[in-house]
Amino acid sequence: MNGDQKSDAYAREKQNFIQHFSQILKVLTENEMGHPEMGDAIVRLKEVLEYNVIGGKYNRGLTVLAAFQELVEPRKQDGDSLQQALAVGWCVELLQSFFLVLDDIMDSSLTRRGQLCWYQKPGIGLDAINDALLIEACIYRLLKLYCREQPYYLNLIELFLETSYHTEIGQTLDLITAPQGNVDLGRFTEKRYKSIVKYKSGFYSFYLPVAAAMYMAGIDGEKEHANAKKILLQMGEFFQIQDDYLDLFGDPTVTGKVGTDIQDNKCSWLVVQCLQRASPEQRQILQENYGQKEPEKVARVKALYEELQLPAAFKQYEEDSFSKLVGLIEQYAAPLPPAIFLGLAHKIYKREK
Ligand code: DMA
Ligand code: MG
Ligand code: MG
Ligand code: MG
Repeated sequence: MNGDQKSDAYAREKQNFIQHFSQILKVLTENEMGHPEMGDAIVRLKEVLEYNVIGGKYNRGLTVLAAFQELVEPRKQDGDSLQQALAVGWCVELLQSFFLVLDDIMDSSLTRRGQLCWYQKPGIGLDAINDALLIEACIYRLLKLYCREQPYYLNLIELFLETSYHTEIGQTLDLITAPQGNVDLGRFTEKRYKSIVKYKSGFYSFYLPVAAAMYMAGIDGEKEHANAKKILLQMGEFFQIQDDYLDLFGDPTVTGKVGTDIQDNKCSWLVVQCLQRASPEQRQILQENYGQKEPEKVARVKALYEELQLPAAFKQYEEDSFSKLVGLIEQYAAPLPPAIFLGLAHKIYKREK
């Protein structure tokens, strides 16, 4: 297939995946039949799922399907197993949605996927916490409904639970490195940065979808998973660095979200790079303006980043890290087809959203 045919095929896969959401919703909300007293809660659940699970890029969910199709012999890709792969893909999207609803509260964000964050909607507020927990519960309900009889069922449950733990550890590191109203630039080291992003993004965004497909294909060896993880966590680091860059330099009409990292005192890739390049005077400017909500202070930090040519540093980093990723794929992909990893790398390289 040439490049255009590939992207057509991808667009079709995506359409098919999105179309499947109505079945997922139906399966998740039909059990009220037997329990009419849950009816009003199920109406709320449906609203929560429709608002929060739809509207993203679906890269993580689609990765489950793409990897499944690469790893399972065609004659074993029957109707049932494809239904299972679709459901697991949606489980990954549900996990993402669960984390995002809560992340937006903790980061005081305004928009997500081009609309108001759920907790910002009039009448929702902190009830969004319970809504997020409902989304999480749906993951395990779907796994049970679609995969209970499968030999990989326990592996998938453990994978989702462990991924959640890792992500929550990452969010913990992210939050405690960014205490409100207490700017300490000494905290923003490269080392701390790497730990935060490994846990908060790498596991759920990249390792989870590929590992889920591996288990579904019967690949459960420790070595195979360790090798895949080696590549996928590196990809996660690269992806989060892009996310940090886009937080400030991306176009909100494209990313669908307004950045908050400077205001939130976050240990962003940009502030770590800034500190490595700043003179004592520039460090003082950062000290006086970082981690505060006043738009003039945020603008002063942005201007400092531009003076230090961080956008150019990012572009350079992006080139370098892509080659590094290709090197890791050459070294660690086998026995899995490198195409699984290369496809992902190409999808995120130079992304604008
Ligand atoms: C995202 O970090 C991590 C999780 C687990 C949602 P972030 O706050 O930088 O994400 P975003 O920029 O999408 O709010
Ligand atoms: Mg956030
Ligand atoms: Mg966050
Ligand atoms: Mg971000």
